[in-house]
Amino acid sequence: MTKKKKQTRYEEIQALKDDKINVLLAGASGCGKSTLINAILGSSQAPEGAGIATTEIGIYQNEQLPFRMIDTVGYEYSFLKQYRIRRELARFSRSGIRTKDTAKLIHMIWFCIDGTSRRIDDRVLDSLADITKDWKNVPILVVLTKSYSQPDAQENQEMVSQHIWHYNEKHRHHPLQVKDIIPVVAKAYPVDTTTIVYPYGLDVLTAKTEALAGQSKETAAHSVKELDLKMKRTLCYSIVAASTAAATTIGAVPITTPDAAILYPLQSGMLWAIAKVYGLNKKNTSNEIIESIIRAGGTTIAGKTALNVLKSIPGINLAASVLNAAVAGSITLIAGKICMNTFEKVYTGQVDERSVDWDTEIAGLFQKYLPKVLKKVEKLMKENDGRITVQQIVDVLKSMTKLK
Ligand SMILES: Nc1nc2c(ncn2[C@@H]2O[C@H](COP(=O)(O)OP(=O)(O)OP(=O)(O)O)[C@@H](O)[C@H]2O)c(=O)[nH]1
Ligand SMILES: [Mg+2]
Repeated sequence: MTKKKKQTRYEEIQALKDDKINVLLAGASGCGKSTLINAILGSSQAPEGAGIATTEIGIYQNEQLPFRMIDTVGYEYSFLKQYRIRRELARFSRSGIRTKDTAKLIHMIWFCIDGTSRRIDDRVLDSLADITKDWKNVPILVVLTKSYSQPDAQENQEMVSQHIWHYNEKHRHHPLQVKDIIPVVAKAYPVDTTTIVYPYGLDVLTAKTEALAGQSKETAAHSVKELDLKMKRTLCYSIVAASTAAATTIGAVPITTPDAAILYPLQSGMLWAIAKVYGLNKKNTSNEIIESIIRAGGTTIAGKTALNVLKSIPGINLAASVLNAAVAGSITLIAGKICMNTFEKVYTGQVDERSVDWDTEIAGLFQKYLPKVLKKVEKLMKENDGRITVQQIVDVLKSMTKLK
């Protein structure tokens, strides 16, 4: 008999496919994350209390709530556990990106700060920035837990707000997306025998969370798309760079027929590899696009133009092998760039591939890119008086894979 493997917590989250948004709770150990969760659920699902530290990630929800809460180990609790959790969270969100399932992402963060500690330093915000690295733009609500004294709570709100403002001034490239700072008391707090502070602020917190939920979903969906395109572009850059290097080297070998045909297998391999990255390799129109690119680049016009431009650099007499290498590399680079830009547009639905005259379109794109690439190659030739190695050409061309 085969024993059914026990699901891990993350597999459990991954199995959840509904409209709830996922709120990650983060904050120092003992600041009151689990107490907050229980208060919101109205039950004691999450282990809380003095000496009961949360030791693993827990997922908490009920039918009424439009969000589910993911409780984590307080970050001061154990560095190694914290590290493990961050890694698991990263894995979790990556799987959401791959499958384009926004339900697998972190949509919002409640960053809890103990309202009785009355101080906050950059390390606290550094840790918040660290946690949110994988979810840039995900809205953050700062929750000031244990805000027993209302005047203190107000002061704390201002203090934290100022701190975040300064922090964001210093980290403009990656500011913390704090949307609000909300003081709460999650559980009645007896100040003395006659005075009790009753819970408050939870309604504000849940209302704010619900209000941000739509935006959070959009942000998450947006980051999924962005990250997906980023991963695809990175793959394409390496395909184009490797093919450009290979074409340059092939071009440098003296052959009797300085013919584009010799580059055909290489270029066509590159273009199909790019189509595959975008999942477009089985479409008929992709074949049309690829053939157009090969026709425009691989054949005479573009190659001859390139050859003439480089031949006519005043005062410089380039060896045939250098010339051919530069031409072969430049054309391959441009073909790759045109291909990735075009397939990205088709993939994202920016163009309807059936309604485009690809031969004209691609000839136009070659005319756009060719002068830009040749200008750099020309500059390299001039700087070195024409005495350059194939590797130098390869390096210059490779540096242009991200050319706009
Ligand atoms: N009375 C009262 N006690 C609170 C409140 N919030 C937190 N506490 C107390 O603070 C202590 C720590 O709370 P927890 O909720 O376990 O803290 P935590 O952030 O989950 O801690 P870790 O799991 O270690 O990360 C417990 O003794 C709670 O009872 C509150 O709003 N009111
Ligand atoms: Mg806890």
